[in-house]
Formats: sequence, C-alpha cells, structure tokens
Amino acid sequence: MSSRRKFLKQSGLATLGVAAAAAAGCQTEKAKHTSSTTTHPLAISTWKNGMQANEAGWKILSNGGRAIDAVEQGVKVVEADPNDMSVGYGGRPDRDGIVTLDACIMDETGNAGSVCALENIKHPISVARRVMEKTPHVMLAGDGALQFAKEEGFVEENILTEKAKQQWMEWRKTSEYKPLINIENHDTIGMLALDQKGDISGACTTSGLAYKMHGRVGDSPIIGAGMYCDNEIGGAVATGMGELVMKTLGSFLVVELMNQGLSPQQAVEEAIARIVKKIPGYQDFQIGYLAINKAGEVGAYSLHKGFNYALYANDKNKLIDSDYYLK
Ligand code: SD4
Repeated sequence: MSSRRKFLKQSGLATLGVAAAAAAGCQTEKAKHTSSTTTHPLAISTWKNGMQANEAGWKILSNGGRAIDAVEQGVKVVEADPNDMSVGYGGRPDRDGIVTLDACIMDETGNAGSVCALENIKHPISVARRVMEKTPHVMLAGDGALQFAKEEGFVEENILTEKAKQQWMEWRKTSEYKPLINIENHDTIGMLALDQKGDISGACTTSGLAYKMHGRVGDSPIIGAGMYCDNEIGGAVATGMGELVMKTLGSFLVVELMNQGLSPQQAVEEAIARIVKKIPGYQDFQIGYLAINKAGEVGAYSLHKGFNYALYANDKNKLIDSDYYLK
C-alpha cells in the first residue's frame, strides 16, 4: 500500500472525498485550488460589505487588539448600515413584516453567545456577546433575548426602514416565497479574525432570509452552523441558504476537517461537497463558506458563482471572488 493510501486509511480521510484526497496530495481538479497564505493579524468577512467590517476590525487588530473586539466592532458597522438589507437596521422583514435578527459570536477561549429571533435591537451581535460574557447560557431567543437586551441597557427601536417596508409590501402582492441565488437577500455578514497574539474569534449576524415564516431561525445564530471557532485549529463562517448549512452543521464541519489535517481551502470545498452529496435540490440555493487556520491560511468556496469576500491582511483590504462548485 502506498504511503498516501496508508495515511488516508489510518486517518479515516479515505471516506471524506475529493478535498481529503487533495489534502493527501492527489492531483484532482479541485486540488488545484490551494489556500492563500497570509500573515496575522488578518480579518476576513463575507460579501462586499465585509470591506467596511474589515476596516473597523483592522483598526483594532493593527493596534494589537483582540480578535473578539475586532469581529464585534467589524460586524456592528454592517448592522448599523440601512443599505445592507440582510443585516440589522434596514434588514428585510419576515412575511408578517417583522424584522427578526439572528447573531452569534465566539472567542478564543471557546466561549460562545447567541441570540435568535430578536426584534427591535440594532446590534444583536453585542447582545450575543453579553449572553456569552454575562450569562451561564449560550443562546437566548425571541422575547427572552429582548428582555435580556433591555436589562443590559440596549434601547428598543424600530429597525424596519421605509425602503424595506415598501419592498415587503410589494412582495405581499404575490407572497411568493422563493429564496433566490445571489440577489441581495444574501448579504449576511460573517467575520473571522486572527489577532497579533494568534488568537481567533468569529461573529455572524443577519436578518435572515427575506420574507421567511415568522419564527424561522436560520444557521447564523447556531454555533457550529453559521460560525465556529476553535483556537487550536481555526474558524469558519457560512452564508446563504441556512437550512442547508444547518443540515450539515457546516462551520463545525469545516473546522473539524481542518482538525483532521485539511487546509482551509480543502475543508470548505469538502463542506460544499457534503451538501452536494446529501441534499437533493441543492442547485437551487447559494452557500458560501470562509475559513482560516492558526497559520493564517484562508479558504473560500461556494456552490454557485457570485460569492465574494473581503480579506484584510498585510495592511491591504481586498475584495476577492470566491471559487465555486457549479461551473
Ligand atoms: C439565513 N444564512 O438566515 C442566513 C442568510 C444569509 O446571506 O446568509 N444570507 O439562512
């Protein structure tokens, strides 16, 4: 048996598919997409709006600040932006016209906090951080999350903008629930940072799918689905159709694949391959993953063309098109 096959067999990677084979050096089509290596600190965020999140995060990282502060402050910029209609203030409402927010955060100690179906609060990520730091729990939902936020001094405010309301009223004329690929309803911000000390943290925040059923919670606030970090290994975030990510526990899967020896790029490709293998009808939806490891290597991959991400490293913030599965 060749040493490569022996490695695959011993490590159990033989069952993992293309990306795992690539990890062992097989020359497959997918193996061509190697991870880009950067230095730390670095910040990486989903979509174009990740550029402004990275800018805010970089101010903290470049001054020796913590990754957890960088990701919180970074995504807060997008939460406050009424022009991002998938996150925080200005987010599109559910089918009943109510904006409900999902967010989660995780620090370098493995501590985690999350809120889901939170209404009337502009910065769900900061409420999630308070859940992480001030309660014995990981996740608070709906009314309980709002009650906790108010106890913590967050102010209730209307976060449904006139623009989002008008679009929803237009949608109500047909009420067709059809999450489309890559249109503006996929702008959720997921952000990972590696600070000067080499610590990793992550955050994810969204208003979820536009016109979802009231009470629907997606992947974004679920630790391990929308985001996961393990400071010994790396971190991952997801964007796109949350149900597919939840069914495969995507971000945890990516981090665990890195734990098994895959590079960030190989891990995100394998997580997409898992969706392709397990979920019928996957072609109708977009999913994008980002990953980093402790060495500052980066991975990005999506199901469809059109996913992009912002990478701030070596003092430069760049918007990069992700490679994708369905060519
Ligand atoms: C959700 N994953 O609620 C989110 C939506 C999203 O970019 O990521 N949009 O399913």
